Amino acid sequence: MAEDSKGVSNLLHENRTFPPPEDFAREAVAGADLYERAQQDRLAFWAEQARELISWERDFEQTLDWSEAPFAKWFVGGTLNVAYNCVDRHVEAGNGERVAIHFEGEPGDTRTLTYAQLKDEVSKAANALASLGVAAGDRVAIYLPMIPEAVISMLACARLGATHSVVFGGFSADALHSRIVDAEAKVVITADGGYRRGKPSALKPAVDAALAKSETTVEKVLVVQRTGQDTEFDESRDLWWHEVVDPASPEHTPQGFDSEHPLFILYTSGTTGKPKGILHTTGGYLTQAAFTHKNVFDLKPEKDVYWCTADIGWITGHSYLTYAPLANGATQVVYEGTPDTPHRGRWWEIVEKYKVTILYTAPTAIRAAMKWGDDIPEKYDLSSLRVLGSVGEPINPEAWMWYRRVIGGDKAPIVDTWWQTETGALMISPLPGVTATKPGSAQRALPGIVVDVVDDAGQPLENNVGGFLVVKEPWPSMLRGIWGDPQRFKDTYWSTFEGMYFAGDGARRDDDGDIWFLGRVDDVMNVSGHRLSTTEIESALVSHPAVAEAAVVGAADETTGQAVVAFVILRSSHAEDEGITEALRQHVGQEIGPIAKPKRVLVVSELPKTRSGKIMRRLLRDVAENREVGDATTLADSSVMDLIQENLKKGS
Ligand code: 6R9
Repeated sequence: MAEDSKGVSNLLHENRTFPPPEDFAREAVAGADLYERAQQDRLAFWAEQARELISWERDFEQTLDWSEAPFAKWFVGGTLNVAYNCVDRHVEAGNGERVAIHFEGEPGDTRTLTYAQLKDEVSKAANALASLGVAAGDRVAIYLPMIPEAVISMLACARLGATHSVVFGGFSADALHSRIVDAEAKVVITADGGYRRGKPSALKPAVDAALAKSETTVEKVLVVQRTGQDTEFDESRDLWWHEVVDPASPEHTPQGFDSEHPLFILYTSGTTGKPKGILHTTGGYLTQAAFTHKNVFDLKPEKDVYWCTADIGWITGHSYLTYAPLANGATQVVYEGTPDTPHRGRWWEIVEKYKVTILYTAPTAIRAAMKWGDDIPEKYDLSSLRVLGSVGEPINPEAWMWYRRVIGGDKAPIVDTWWQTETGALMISPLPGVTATKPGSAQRALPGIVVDVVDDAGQPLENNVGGFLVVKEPWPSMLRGIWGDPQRFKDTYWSTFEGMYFAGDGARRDDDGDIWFLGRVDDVMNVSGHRLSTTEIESALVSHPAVAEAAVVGAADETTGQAVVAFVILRSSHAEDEGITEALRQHVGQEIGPIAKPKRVLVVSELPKTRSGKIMRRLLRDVAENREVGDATTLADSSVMDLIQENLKKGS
């Protein structure tokens, strides 16, 4: 066991590897030469990608201007229109009949949009927004369910050069209000409601409540009719989408915008304080999103059916549902609802129905499917799947193996992709035709990306010692700042280590140079001077057959400084196991060592999660330390904390 006072202890060992199937490697989009080309001349490599993957209205003169670091300018002097890149050019190239979106509503209604139809819809929406006074530089808030209008709205904004701020449909009126105010939005696009767990769930009342909270800059609210439920309407402010967009002209000439024109703001909660409006711009963002999507998912746009299960309220929904797949001319599935409505096989039914070839989802969903049992996915034909992606959290080796075996038929490569709202696009991931994949490791920086694992002083660490992940060179899709707060941008990301971007994640490299993520550094526990990673202990717990999900936190302890407290969800078949908590303590002791043994194991039925499935350990720490639970406004389901406290009362 590595004991180091500087980094994070490294306790978990994993030696299994899975080389790409030979035929896959032979036909793969990306070969090992990409690493070499990027290594030889990083900026020339990115310039080449930008010119190959993106259509520029005016070519750029300089690849990177880093003279005002950490404020980057990429592809300086270039102009482009993102919506033109995502729709029009595919129609011009003769692919107008290709399906862009197979939409599957939760109640089972479907809609197919070809690229030609999508171009018309985006143009109509752009004309309608323009008629409401939206122009380049204005901000538009989007608060929609997962329906085609969400993608259409984002692209319509991009077409006009208006900056969108998508707010997750599960967020409250308060959260929506603060985001509208911070971005000074002119228009809000919403819907009467969406379908969630088998019933219509209203959205418009939250917009009304948000706008009633204070005087705002919002002039108009555009409302999509999705569920047909009764909706209050303020005639002076509200407009129905079908009355404004449907009759608008499908002709709209896209204009080129500067490569650094603001494309969108997306708020990320962080662990404390007010949400940060992460700002992304145009040329660099689209380049890296398109490059990574094509190469990491091995995309062959004429054959593949791609499905990213993320909500558009998350960065994954921006980069890998809206922008990159459409820029690459892919055919994709967009699904409105939850994985278990009306039954727990819904996702696999969708894979079978559309013959999905590339699936991109999150560990939280994989663990839920594991908990429900292999017999459910086994009922469906999943043989079309050839690449599986994971994002959002470290994937536990156990969940990785299950994903590969049960969903991937023991052959589809798994790409575990590490990135952040701030990085805009994938940064660390295997290349599926090149890398021998390893359960639980995100592996290597992608071509053109330079990362390292450093100690507290910013010095590179040797292998097998846990430390902090940093990015050492600017990258095209990097955030350009925090909306309205340049100082916070510098303080948060660029002041911990001189000249390096600090991601806030713990990581280590193994002897092959592969990177393992250890969890957010804010969540690292300090037990008797050992810094323990949440990820490793959670993975050890999940490797026990009784455990479906686990979250560990450090709670103040008189003797050890902090003590490990574990919250576990048991698999239904083990719910009644006697002495399970003691067995789990012993199991962790055996798997990774006595220091990591949880002092307490608490059985719960739910864990608090964000919209992207990340566990909010901060709230669990409050519970473990018997404190009042802190700000829970960014929880996907706000009732979870009450449920956990009830569970614990009953258990004690
Ligand atoms: C894309 C996204 C970013 C944080 C990031 C890290 C965690 C995401 C991961 C991962 C380990 C992966 N994270 N992917 N950790 N392995 N493959 O999730 O963006 O919502 O901003 O979260 O998520 O902790 O720093 P965002």
